[in-house]
Amino acid sequence: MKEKMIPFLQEAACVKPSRRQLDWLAMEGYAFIHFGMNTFTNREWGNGKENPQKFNPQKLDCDQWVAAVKAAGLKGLILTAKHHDGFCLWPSQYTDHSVKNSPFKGDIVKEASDACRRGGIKFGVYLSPWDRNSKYYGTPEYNDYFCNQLTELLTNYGEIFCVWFDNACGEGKNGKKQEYDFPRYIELIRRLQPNAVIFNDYGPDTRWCGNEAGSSRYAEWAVMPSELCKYAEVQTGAGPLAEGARLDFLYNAMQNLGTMPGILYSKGLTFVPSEIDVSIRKGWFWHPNEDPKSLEELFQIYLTSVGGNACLNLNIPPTTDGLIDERDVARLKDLGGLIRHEFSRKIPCTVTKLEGFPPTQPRYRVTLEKPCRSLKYVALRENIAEGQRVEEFRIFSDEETRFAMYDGTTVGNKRICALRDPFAHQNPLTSTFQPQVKSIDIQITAARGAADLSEISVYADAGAYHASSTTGAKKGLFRRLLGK
Ligand code: FUL
Repeated sequence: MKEKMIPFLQEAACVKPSRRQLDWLAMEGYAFIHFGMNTFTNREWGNGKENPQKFNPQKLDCDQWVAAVKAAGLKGLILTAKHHDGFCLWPSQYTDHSVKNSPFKGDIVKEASDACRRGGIKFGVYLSPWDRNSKYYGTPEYNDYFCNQLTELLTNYGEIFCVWFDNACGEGKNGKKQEYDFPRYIELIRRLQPNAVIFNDYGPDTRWCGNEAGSSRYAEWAVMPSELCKYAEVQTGAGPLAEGARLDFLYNAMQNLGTMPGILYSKGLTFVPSEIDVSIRKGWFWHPNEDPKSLEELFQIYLTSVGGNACLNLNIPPTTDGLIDERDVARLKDLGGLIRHEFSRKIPCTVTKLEGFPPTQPRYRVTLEKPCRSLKYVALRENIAEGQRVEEFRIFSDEETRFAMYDGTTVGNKRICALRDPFAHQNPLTSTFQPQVKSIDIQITAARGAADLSEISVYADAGAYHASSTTGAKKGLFRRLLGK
């Protein structure tokens, strides 16, 4: 085992993303649009027997969707072209259960993809494999039907950045469950849209974070045991403890997925980063009696998803009119405004990699141009194109004082560290330190291979943010949350 350990860690340190995964990670956040028959029946899951006549958005305006999405700083949009009820938002030639038999008659996939292109954001599709309407469901012909629909979506609507598969697999109306032919779907997507990432429970490109509440893991790894991501390329040999080991209990919802114990038992590692999908409201579809989440909650979700080595997929459901609810529009505008408010002014500083530290434990000194009392965040990036390596790090202020400001685990694509006040726990009567920070050190305490931070940005408290959509009571709470 001992002889296997070091070569395995060297391999683990070099598991690399594909070009399409890097492009996807660079987006950081995009919108999910759940729109369809459920919008009109006020349900979350339809049964496939709904009358297409019910689908009738009277004021559909996809440019309004795109404007709302862009106001939040999101860089793309994924539309539910078909949800579990089987109703298609485009006039598919393979079924009658679509917009073509609704009073609306148009093509929502076309309207949405055109609006995205006009607005300069990327467009993606959700196509539910579970189909409660199709007569083929539960038979091998269903896989042909599904591939035909995929082909329509991937050839008629321009560049697609993501194909999103939900793994739900219920019974069809014939009482049968379907065996999904994912290898065939993946091969087809690669051929028709080679730049699109495929989201799926088992890879190949991006995976589910394991919850729908918007929370990320304390240590989020993109380097995953292949036992969990069976459709992704295996890039290493087996871990030193793999012989006879079992990893069949692994599932996305677990906390420890890519951490050291998990990978040592694996038969080989893959690169599959996490996506955090969460709705701005309780439901995925629009319901008149639901409100958007508070600005504080959405901002926390942003910090821990985009700032937690994952991408954020924020669902914004259009109303029965075919428009994003004005309350959501206002909240999205505030979210974008708040993110800009907090992160648009980097503190001028110089970063030096200090001499005398081993490659897996480098230390970086960040010297501020001017001493500062109100440091608030440090954002870090690892050179992820070469692999994800940092296991643990700490940030502390002024070398001689060593006051801890943050203890972290993974860095990966981006880690936003919300700093503790280094002086908050010192005794003000005996402490001789000036409440000013002149420099901070970032010490990588453990890594799987030579660690390389490609970005270190420091931000100070930017003062109060005046949100337009937040009530007075919530504003007070928000100030407390941000320590103002
Ligand atoms: C789930 C589905 O069942 C929900 O309706 C929704 O589409 C969500 C994003 O994925 O598995």
